Formats: sequence, C-alpha cells, structure tokens
Amino acid sequence: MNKITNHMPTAELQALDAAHHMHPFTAGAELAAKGVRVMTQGKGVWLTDSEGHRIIDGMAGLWCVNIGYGRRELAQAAARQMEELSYYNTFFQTTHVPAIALAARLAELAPGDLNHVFFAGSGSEANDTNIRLVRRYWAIKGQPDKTVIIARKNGYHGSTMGGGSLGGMAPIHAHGGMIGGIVHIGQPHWYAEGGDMTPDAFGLLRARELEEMILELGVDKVAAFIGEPVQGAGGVIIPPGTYWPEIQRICDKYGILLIADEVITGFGRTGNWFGSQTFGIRPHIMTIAKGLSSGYLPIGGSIVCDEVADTVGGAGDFNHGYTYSGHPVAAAVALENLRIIEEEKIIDHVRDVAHPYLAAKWQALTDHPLVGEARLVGLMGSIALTPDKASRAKFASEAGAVGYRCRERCFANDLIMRHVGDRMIISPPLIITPAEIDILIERAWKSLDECLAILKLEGMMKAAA
Ligand code: PXG
Repeated sequence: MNKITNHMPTAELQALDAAHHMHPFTAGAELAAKGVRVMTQGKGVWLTDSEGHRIIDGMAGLWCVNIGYGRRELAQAAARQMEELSYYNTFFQTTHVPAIALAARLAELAPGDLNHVFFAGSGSEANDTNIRLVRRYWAIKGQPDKTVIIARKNGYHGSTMGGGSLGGMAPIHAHGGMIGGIVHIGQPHWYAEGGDMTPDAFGLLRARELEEMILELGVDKVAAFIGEPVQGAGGVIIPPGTYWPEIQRICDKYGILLIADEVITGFGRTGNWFGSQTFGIRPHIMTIAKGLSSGYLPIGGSIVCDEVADTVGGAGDFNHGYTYSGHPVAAAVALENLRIIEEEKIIDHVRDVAHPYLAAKWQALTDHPLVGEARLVGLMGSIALTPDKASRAKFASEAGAVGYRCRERCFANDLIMRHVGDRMIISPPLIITPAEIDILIERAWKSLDECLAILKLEGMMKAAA
C-alpha cells in the first residue's frame, strides 16, 4: 500500500477511512456515504482540516486539550521518556519514576486527603476501577452486601461495560446491556425538567432522590454515589446551587462513598484545579483523565482518600490493574502538562480573564431568538435552543433535530460547537484568548442566524404539544 499522508486528496482519505475505520458513536454507513472530515493539524485553539479550513475548536478536542494543541514541551517529554524507559509495568512490586512523580503531584493538587492514585488508561477504565474499589472496600469492612452504586440519569461515565452502566444514557444501555448493581436517580436539569419550581427548590428535590433511593434499597446495600460535578456529555448541565451541598449532606449522613467524576471538570475546566472545589464537594474518590494529559496521550486514574486506600491496601492483593496503569510515557507527558498549567497560570487565566470575558458574551446569546438560556461555569458552557423562550418549550421535531442543524452550520462556519439534543455546548481549550473568544462568538451568532433561517424554511419553529 502507498504511504498514507496529510497530502493525499481528501476523497482518498475518506474512502480508506470508510473502508477500514470503525468510528465511536457513529452510524458507519451513513458517515461513509457523507464523507468523514479529516483533521490534519492543531495549534493552540486552532485546527486545520484536509481542505485547509482553519477551525476554532470550541470543544478542546473531546473536552480534553486544556493547554491547547501542539506544545513542543510535551512532545519532548514523551521523546525523552521513550528513550529513557519506554515501558515498564507497575505490577509485581515494581514502579518507575514517572508514575511516582505523577502520583505524588496529583496527591499535592487534589483537595483533602485524596492522597493515593490508581492509574488507568482512560476515564472509562478508571470508573471500572472505582466500581471494584468501592465494592472491595465494603467487603473488607465486613459489609459485602454494600455493592450498589447510585448514579444519575443522563450522567456519562464512559463506554466500557462498567462505565456505560454507571452512565445514565439509555441509548448506551441499549447496545450491549448493563452490569448489575447500578441504579439511577434523576438529574439536576432545571431548565428541561424543573417545571414551575425555582432552580434551588428543584436542586434540593433532585438531591433528595438520593436519600429516597438509599432508604428504598437499604443503606446496608449501598456502596457509593457517583456524579459529575457538572454533567458534560449530558449537555453541560450546571446544577442549581442547592444540589451538591444536599448530596454531600446525604452521603455524610448515611456514610456512603462519594465519587466525583472529574474527567471533564478536572484540571482547570471550572476555574479551579477540580470541579469539586468549585462546587464544595468532598469526594472519597475522584475519577480523572482527559485534561490530566491535555489529551496528548491516553491516561486516566482514580485519586483515592486515605481511608479507602489504606483499607484496600491493608487487606492483601487488590486483584485489578491494567497493562498501561501508570504508563511511563503517558505519566511523563501528564507531568509536563501539569507543569505548564501551573507555571503559565492557566487556571488563573480561566478564572480572571477567559471566563469573565466569555461569560458576558455567552449570556448575550440569550438575545438571539433561538436561545432560551445560556449557562457557563469556568470554560464549559451550554445554550438551550427553543421555539418559545417564555415557556422553555421543546421543539415539536425529534429531540436533537434542531441541534444537529445548528451544529452543521457551526461546522460550515469553521467553529466546533457540538449539540446534545437541542442544547449547544462548548468547552474550548483553557488558553483561549479574548480575541479568539470574539471569533468563537461571532461564528456562533452567524451559525445561530443561519440555523434559524433553516428552521423557518423547514417550518420547524414549532413547540412540542
Ligand atoms: N467520565 C466522564 C465525566 C466523561 O466525560 C468518561 C468518564 C470516559 O472517559 P474515556 O476516556 O473513557 O472516554 C468521560 C468521557 C461526548 C463525549 O460526546 C464525552 C466523553 C467521551 C466521549 C464523548 O461529549 N467523555
């Protein structure tokens, strides 16, 4: 076969991709017919595709490229580590310097007594670790029946059998089923589900579903609760202020373990190192991935509190682990990424510059006829598209039909802004500048205008009955 390069015609790359590459969460045949988009380069917040378009990446890849694309320091860290020790495992009473250094650094960064790290290759794997870890913890404590994990509808925790089961997304459960011992309570999504309640009252109501579920199952059956500080893949659902304090109170009262899935919210996304700090959550375990390496290499993990780590570590082998747990090259790259976040004061930039600058412009999108609400925490945001702002109405069309049309306009305007149903979401690289935010917003307005025109043309500005 000829060498396949960036310089091949797009159509040839598309044909080869269609013939051989199965994409995640994608209708393969449909994509093959349409032709996939081919990305070729990235620098800062900018991507280039095979047609030469300069695209502003409002999603930081898949919520992960926190420091932006193309940083030479990370490439150099990887090269140095590959030459020094390209691989060794962390099983069989062995370690290496990158894993030691990264675990120690994460213990320093993580709040409270989250002092121990179990490494994985991704967020899904880390959540699978968490399932086994909390069940093992309670078994050692003499309560082997405490196995159930309570999660939330429309939560996302990955796409392995464990991660997909923790997630509360029916389309994922429909493909391959669920593992047992996981139940879901309602999400704190006031805009879509809060009706006439105030956001704060609704936040309390949804948090109290946790207490009801614990009482229904029996506290002697419940191992843990898991939640994302802010639901990401579910549509950037920022919970009402009452929600997390009430969840924390309930976890404390019944002594169940609290897992904060920080895969998206970690490493500066919400304006602090962790979303748990932004929302006042005191988890026993944090799931991390994505921004840990800014997506330069796959790495994830669980940051675990003293009590759980000491209990599990003090009771013989924990029969769990991955070939690539603490992979030295991924760990070296993650360390370099954390150094850059700290030394370049990227989280200060989010909190003091980029968030305030974007927040005003993001809020102003509610002046657009299609936009019912705009929410933003740190640099993750969403807008709700609606045919009727006053009633927060859904569209009469199938959920997502409008969002999809809006996303298509964004892509056509060289902006990556995604849709979840009929919500549009952003999560740009944390290094985005005010000038780049201006471009993002300008392209978002243009795309919304074009989307509105299309909806009118297609007669889709109708509210669901
Ligand atoms: N937890 C959370 C909160 C996530 O957002 C995972 C776990 C799983 O991580 P891995 O590394 O196994 O993918 C995620 C991943 C989307 C989308 O459509 C979001 C994710 C992954 C794929 C698609 O927004 N988040």
